[in-house]
Parts: sequence; structure tokens; C-alpha cells
Amino acid sequence: MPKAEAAREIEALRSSIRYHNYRYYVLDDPELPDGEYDRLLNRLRDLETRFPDLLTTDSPTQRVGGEAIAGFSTVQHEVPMLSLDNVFSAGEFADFDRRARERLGDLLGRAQATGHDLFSLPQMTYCCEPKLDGLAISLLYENGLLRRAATRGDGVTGEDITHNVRTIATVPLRLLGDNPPALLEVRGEVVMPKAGFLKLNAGAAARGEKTFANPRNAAAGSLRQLDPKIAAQRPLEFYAYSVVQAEGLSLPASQFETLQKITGLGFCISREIRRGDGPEFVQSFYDDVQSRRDSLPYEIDGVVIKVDSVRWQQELGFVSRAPRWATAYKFPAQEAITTVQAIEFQVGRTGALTPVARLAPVFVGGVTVSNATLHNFDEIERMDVRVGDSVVIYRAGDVIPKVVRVLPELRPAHAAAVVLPQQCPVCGSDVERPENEAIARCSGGLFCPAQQKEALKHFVSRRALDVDGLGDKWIEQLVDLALIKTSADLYDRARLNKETLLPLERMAEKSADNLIVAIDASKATTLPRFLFALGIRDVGEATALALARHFGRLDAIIAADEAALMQVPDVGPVVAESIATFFRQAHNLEVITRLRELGVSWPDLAAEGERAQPFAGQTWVLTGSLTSMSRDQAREKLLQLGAKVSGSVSKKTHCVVAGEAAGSKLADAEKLGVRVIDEAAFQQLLSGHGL
Ligand code: D41
Repeated sequence: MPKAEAAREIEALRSSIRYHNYRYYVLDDPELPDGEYDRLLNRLRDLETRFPDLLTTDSPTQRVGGEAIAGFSTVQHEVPMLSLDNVFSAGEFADFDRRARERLGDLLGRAQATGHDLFSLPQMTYCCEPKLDGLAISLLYENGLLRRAATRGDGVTGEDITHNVRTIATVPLRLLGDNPPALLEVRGEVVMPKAGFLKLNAGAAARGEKTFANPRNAAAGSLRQLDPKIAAQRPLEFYAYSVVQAEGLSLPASQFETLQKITGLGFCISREIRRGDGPEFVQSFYDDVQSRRDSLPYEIDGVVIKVDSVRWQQELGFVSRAPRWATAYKFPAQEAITTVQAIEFQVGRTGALTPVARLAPVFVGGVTVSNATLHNFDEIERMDVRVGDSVVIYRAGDVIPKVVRVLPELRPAHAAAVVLPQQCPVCGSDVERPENEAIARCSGGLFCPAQQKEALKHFVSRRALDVDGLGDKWIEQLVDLALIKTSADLYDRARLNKETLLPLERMAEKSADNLIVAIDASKATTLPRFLFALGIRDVGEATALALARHFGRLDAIIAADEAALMQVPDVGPVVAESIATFFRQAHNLEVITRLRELGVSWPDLAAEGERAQPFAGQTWVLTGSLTSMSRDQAREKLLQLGAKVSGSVSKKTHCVVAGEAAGSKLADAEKLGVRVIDEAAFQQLLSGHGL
């Protein structure tokens, strides 16, 4: 191929790849299947190898081009990177809003805006952004090419991290468009998405390597590497939040519109950014983002509120490195310091003793917390937590707060070390803690009322036998009154009937009737649910399903030895031993026999291989509400046909079932061009497969 022709093809390929990167990363709306994209990239690589002098550093193949660097050089920020002041409440934000408007009122030569007059000042328009919890960096482009990427540092002097930042797929190496600006400086946040962080840590843990405490540290650690090959393997993303220099590009006089505009140059911005007027709008934005915090792909620690008008921004200026026109409005702290008043041990379903710290009540992340988990005895020893200690506790989303560290310098002289009890605090049986295990267990088994209660709560739970209305409080009373001990007792009408139920606290005629009906209704179940309900150690829903699929019948599972059990996908020696041990216990077999005699039943499945799995390899997503079956039932049927069921739509989704009032997942599917079917079509499909 003549060189001139190669040059033309190379340019065309680069421009096409840049465009498809933009569709994929910025618009989240890819046009090309992955395979096609790879084909373009491979063709470009191939041509660049054959014509090495046509290789340029802005080529999409050159993200991990360079060698490791010897050390970081420093960079002077021409425009200082400002910091942000914080507010923590609606009242504090109202003060920020008032100050800004009063100041503008003065500056614009209007009447001094005080007291009542303030109300005559128009509302301020704000650009509202989530506050991503990552690292602020600055990107400098000359004639459309990425020249330099630097950390914030102290705001004036940062470090050159261009070699690592080039590896981030959402950082354009060359700006999109035909007329690149002579100069452009864009600032934003580098984050590691939560999903990528969990995967990275899981991999590190499996290899026995050090894990990162949070996504922010992981992102920072990745950018601090000398060798860009490491950063290239880390799932990092860049989100732009401001433009500080632009030559040869006219920018709108609005923060919000500026951000929209630079998406056209190839930058990603957060999807949560909104614009609106006044503190009320800001508060609704804050509440909305906070309520969705856990489901966002990245961690955030608040929102950032900016005066939208660039003209007003200039009028307001800044004080000691923080703008007067922007503020962070932080979510309540997730960490707090308090003292440990006692450490107690709770006994779980499998007898595991979980230490719980009773705390002096403390307000953290918006709620008052007075208990925190310590996970297991190892954790107590590792942190050396003592009664009387001051500790840092952490609370995220709706998970149980946990003790993260002790503050030894605040330890009182009388602080007492915790000893592992030798006897179960509930039933008095011996506590066992095998040599190399972190978990201590009560050896009482189903003799222990605590284990009885937890086993029963699990048995009736939604994903197990799903007994409607039999909540934890009822189970506790039923066990405390010795009405029931095992799951089989639930179905024994000589023990549990209207007369025996009525003496329970808060039990009325009607609720007793309803409860009996619900318990009876749960008798018709499925093999995977029943297996899961048994509460075998290490057997969660997925393993229960795999066992049911593999063996088809319960008796085959009971009869299986460890070697046979290990034939099941994902069952290793530890799980196989748990299962075999469970079915060797005479009392477990007795309970199972009684359950069957009392009418608990399920259809057998054809063992694996005999039954087709027409949906094997497909990922399905359910959205909206179905009228003919519950979401759980729909999910179960899909699993039976061999499909995987996922909670979110991606390019890889095979099909989305959209029920009534389907929301964002339906929109996602339509955007990605994923097949969508309604409930009627879904039912037809199921019946075609005998379900
Ligand atoms: O998401 C963020 N972390 C974020 C940080 C954001 N959305 N906007 C920001 N805007 C600014 C100004 C107003 C100074 C342009 C910021 C930051 N600064 C910032 N990040 C770290 C220090 C300051």
C-alpha cells in the first residue's frame, strides 16, 4: 500500500474511532457493536505498525504509549485551582444565597439590600452538580491536543501526571471537531466507579495483595504510579466541572451551558447536573441526589452549587482561594466518634457469635446510632477494641454501622479487654472456635433458641418459603412461648392454630386467621426455595438453584457425597462439606421428613442435561410491575430457563421485560437498542417453554 493511501486511511480510522469513543463514553449511546469497534482499532494498529513514521501521540492506540517515568515533575497552575467552602444545612445555604445576592445588589449599584428589601432581589440561578468524591485535576489542550494533566496539589503547584491520565478512556487525547481551540484548560474530577472499585479490591484480596480503603484512595493511588501500565488497568473515569481558559473558542456566559458545550469536544459531565432558581430548587436537588446516592455509579459526598452566570461569578470573585460564587453543600458526615459502653455477642442462624458494640448514642449520616457491628472476634483482636474506648464509627446507606478504628490516645485507664465467652450467651452451650477461623460459634445447634429464631426467620423470608406477614416479632414470641422450635412446627396444626396464636401479644382474630392461611399457602413451593430455606451454611440462593438444577430431586441431593456435590458449578470442597454435614444430621432429616408429611411440596426438576436451557447465556432485565405474577416469580421462571437476571440494562442485555409504569430501565433499553417485550409477549414466550 502506498504511504499516501495509508495516511488517508489512518486519519479516517482515527477520526471514526474518536467518534465511536464519544458515542460510547460521553453519550453512553454506542452505535457500533464491540466487535466492530475492535476491528477498527486493530486495523489502525496494523497500519501504524507497518508505517511507524505515521504514528502520532494523539492516536487512539497510544493511551499507554510511554515508558514509566522516573519521578513526578511539578506544574504551576496559571489559573489557581480554587478550593470550595462548605455548608451543611438548608439554613447555611440560605445564608450563602443571601450573601451572594446582597453583594451583587451592592455591586450593581442597587439600593442597599437589607431586611425586607432582600425579597425584591430576583432569585439567583444556580448550576447544581453532584460533588464527586475523587481527585481534582486540570487538563491543558493546545491546538486540540492533550498537552498536560496535573493534580491540584496546593492549588498553585501540582504534579504532572499526564502519563497516567492519558490512559483514562474518558479523557480525550484530541478534542473532537474540525476547529480546535488554540488553548483550552478543563478541570474536573477523576473517580473510580463503585463497581470497578469492588472488582479491583476483590481481585487484590484473592491474590493476597493490599486492598484500598475506598474508591477515592484507589483513584489517588492509581494516579500516583510511575508506570502508566498500572493506571491503564484501573477503572478510572474523568468528569469535567469547569473551564478556566479558552482561546479560539467562544464559551456561553453560563456554567451550565459551558458544561453542555464541552461535551461536544469529547468530555464527560455528570448526568445529574441541573439548573434552577433559588434555595428551594437547590434544596430539592440536594434531597433528590441524596436519596439516590447509593444507586449512583460513583461515590459522592454532597453537591456543589455554583452561581450559573459567569458575569455574576466575576462580580463576586473569591476570598482566600475559595470562590464567593460556589459552595459545597455536604451530606451529613458518615463517620463520627463515640465511646463503647459494652460489647455483647449476638447469636446468628448458623450459631456464629457476632460481637456488637453498644455505643453512647451519636448522630451520624443523618440518624442516631447506638449499636455498631464488630463482625467477628478476630476484628476485635485486630483493632484491640475495649469497653470504654473512643472509636470511629462509619455508616453508609442503610447498612449496619461499623466500628472502623480505635483512638488509643483517648483510652481511659480502666478500659477492659474483651474476652470471648466460653458459653453461648443464649443457651449456655460451649462456644467453639476452630484454629484458623475468625468466627466463633455456639455449638448448641437447633437446641439454641437464638439459632431457632434466626433459622425460622430465614425459613419464612421472602426469598425462601415466603410466608406473608410472619415477621420477626411473631417468630420471637412463638419461640419464647415454646409454641414452635423448628420449621416443621409451623405446619403442625395441633401446635399452631387460632387458639394457640390468640394469646400472643397484639394478635387479633383476623390476623391469626390470615397468618394460618399464609403459612398454609407457603406449602406449595419450589425445590430451590426449599433448599435455600433450610439455611445450610454456605448455601445461598445461587447455590440452592445450582443444586436443584443439577440433581433435580431433593433425595438425590441428600444422597450425594462430597465428590458428587463438587460436580455442581461453583460448589467447592468447603461448600460440599457444609451440605454433606447438614444432611448427615439426624435431626435435620427428621425435620425435612416432617415438613413433607405436613404437606410442604414442590415439583421435581429434570436433572441437568435432560432439560433444555433455552435461555442459557442470555441476560434478562425486569422492570415495572407485572400483573399476572410477581417480579420474583418472573425471575424464577427466567432462571429455570437458564437465563441470568440482572438489575440494570447494558449493551449485553438480551431482552427487557417491561411491566406497567416501567421507568428508567426501559429508557435505557430504548437508548441502547435492547429488545423490549411487554407482559403479554413474555407470558406467551414462557408458555412456549412449558412455564
Ligand atoms: O465534583 C466535584 N468534586 C467538584 C469539585 C465539582 N463538581 N465542582 C467543583 N468546582 C470547583 C470550582 C467552583 C472552584 C470550579 C469542584 C471544585 N472546585 C474543587 N474540587 C476540589 C477542590 C475544589
